[in-house]
Amino acid sequence: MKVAVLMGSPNDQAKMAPAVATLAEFGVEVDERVMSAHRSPAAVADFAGAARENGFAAVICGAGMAAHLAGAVAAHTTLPVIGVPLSGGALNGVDALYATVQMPRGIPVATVAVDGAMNAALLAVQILAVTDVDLAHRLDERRAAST
Ligand code: RP5
Repeated sequence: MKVAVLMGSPNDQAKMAPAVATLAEFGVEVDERVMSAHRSPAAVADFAGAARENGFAAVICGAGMAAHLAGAVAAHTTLPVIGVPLSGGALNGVDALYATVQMPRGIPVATVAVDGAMNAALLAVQILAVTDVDLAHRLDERRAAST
């Protein structure tokens, strides 16, 4: 199983890098792509609609400002979607937080903190670890080492 790390702009890459690095730390295959709910909506719909059959277990979506990427992905898949609101712009992430977290009933997005890319990856690993005892053990070890 692999995890997608999507972002709305190439300019989001540095803020999403901790997600990619954390997934790599656990040996989880990552597919990192730039696509935008507003600039390339058809690509988002195509990717999300085929994500389950293409072997993805979860989709992490980082976007700033009017951050609709996670919601747009969630509209097209029942895979777990984890939203990362990104800082920047005049409102510095408050806009992205609200846009990402305030999803309508029936279409959930698990939203982490502003710029919380590492936690997004850890949550994705925790989802995979429900059926992967090795990943669960490594999560326990990492948690123990961090406290
Ligand atoms: C969002 O708008 C992107 O996720 C990015 O955080 C923000 C600004 O995008 P750029 O204008 O820098 O490409 O769609």
